[in-house]
Amino acid sequence: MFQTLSDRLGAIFQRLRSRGKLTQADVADVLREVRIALLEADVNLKVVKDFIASVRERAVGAEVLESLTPAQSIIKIVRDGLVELMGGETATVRFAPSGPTPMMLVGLQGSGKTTHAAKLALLFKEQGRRPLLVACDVYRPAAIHQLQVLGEQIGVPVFSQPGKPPQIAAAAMDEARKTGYGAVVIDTAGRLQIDEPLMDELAALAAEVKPLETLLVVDSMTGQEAVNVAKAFDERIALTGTILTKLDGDSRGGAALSIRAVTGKPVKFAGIGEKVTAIEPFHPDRLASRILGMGDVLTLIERTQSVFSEGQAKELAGKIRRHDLTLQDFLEQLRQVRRMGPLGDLLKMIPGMGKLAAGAKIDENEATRIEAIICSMTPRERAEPRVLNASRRKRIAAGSGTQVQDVNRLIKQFEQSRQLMKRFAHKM
Ligand SMILES: Nc1nc2c(ncn2[C@@H]2O[C@H](COP(=O)(O)OP(=O)(O)OP(=O)(O)O)[C@@H](O)[C@H]2O)c(=O)[nH]1
Ligand SMILES: [Mg+2]
Repeated sequence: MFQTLSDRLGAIFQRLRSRGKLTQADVADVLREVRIALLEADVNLKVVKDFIASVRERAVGAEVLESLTPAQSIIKIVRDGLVELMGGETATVRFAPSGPTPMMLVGLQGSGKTTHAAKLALLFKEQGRRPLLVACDVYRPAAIHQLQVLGEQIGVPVFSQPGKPPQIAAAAMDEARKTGYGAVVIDTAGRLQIDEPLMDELAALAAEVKPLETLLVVDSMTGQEAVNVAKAFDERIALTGTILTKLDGDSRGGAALSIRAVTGKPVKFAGIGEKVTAIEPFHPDRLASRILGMGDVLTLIERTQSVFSEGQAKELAGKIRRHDLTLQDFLEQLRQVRRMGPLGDLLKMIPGMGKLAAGAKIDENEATRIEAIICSMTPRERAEPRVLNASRRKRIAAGSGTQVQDVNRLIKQFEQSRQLMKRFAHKM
């Protein structure tokens, strides 16, 4: 996410940090470099101009140059500016005080509407809001099927019937009122380009169900095109916000940084992968920190909490203290950490680790190899690694498709980390 931009800004500020006093000319230089970095990231030209102007003004006004740490002050001003650019506060979804809340997802072909309808439904389900998915993409039979498959996967019912989208949606709302569904998420058809028939159809659908949220789903990787699409949609059917998808593959960040400023509509969610859980509220402050390579500890903590329960954490701490951590525990830990997302992404959320994560090339294959090795051990071997003699090691290597050296290395590393943890445990 935002890797190219993050690297560029990181390099600019790194040079700045290594300087003591700054002159007016230094500041001008930095701002010029930031300007170029943003333009290269495909941020809207006017947005960049306004941004630089406001940062310059604040940098002068705040008497940055006289402060003890001028570099820090400038970085903070840039960070605050980025947060504002992305909308400041984290935007939320509006729900009806009673009865079902209709929500429409609209957008161009392939932007991620169907996937995000399911992701939202899962999110609402977890919040206890009883979601209903509605299939209003009636042009491709495969579209309805796709939504049904996703619905089954997340355990959310999908409403579909023959007819035109406005009638289908109206019938779905009746069903929702009768059955007590809370959130009615409507998936619509996409087109390659914005055209009149599509807009007419979406307008008719909106007139019928009066959605509380009309969210435009846009592919962030299309950069300024995403921003143009958002403007065009908003002019025809009033949007209440956007969902920026495929941020996981967006190394530049142009759409993320411009879409709010250009359209005036908040980004409400970020799509960060193909899985149904790969969605996050769009947090401007956290994203700004990530863009500046300052890490994103809050998201890391949330992801950790979503996979580790407090009970598990206590149990683990106890085991470490009693020095009876086994390879089985190790395997379980590894699996849970991997459920939080790719290891490289996790490291980047730790402040200062961004560079390391990029440079060290955190190897997913290595983690897979370790899992395979431990899985080839018997329960006793996992509990008491000291029984692992040469012939057992050979058998494990063969069973896991690895080399004996790999098995040896894993056991050695495990012993070392056990020693290390023992030392920490005494201080806990
Ligand atoms: N990496 C990544 N892929 C995504 C994301 N969101 C969607 N995709 C992928 O993008 C492709 C298109 O997604 P769909 O949800 O079918 O898009 P759509 O807007 O419904 O497409 P149409 O119905 O044809 O208009 C699928 O292969 C998804 O897996 C995301 O946040 N990250
Ligand atoms: Mg679709």
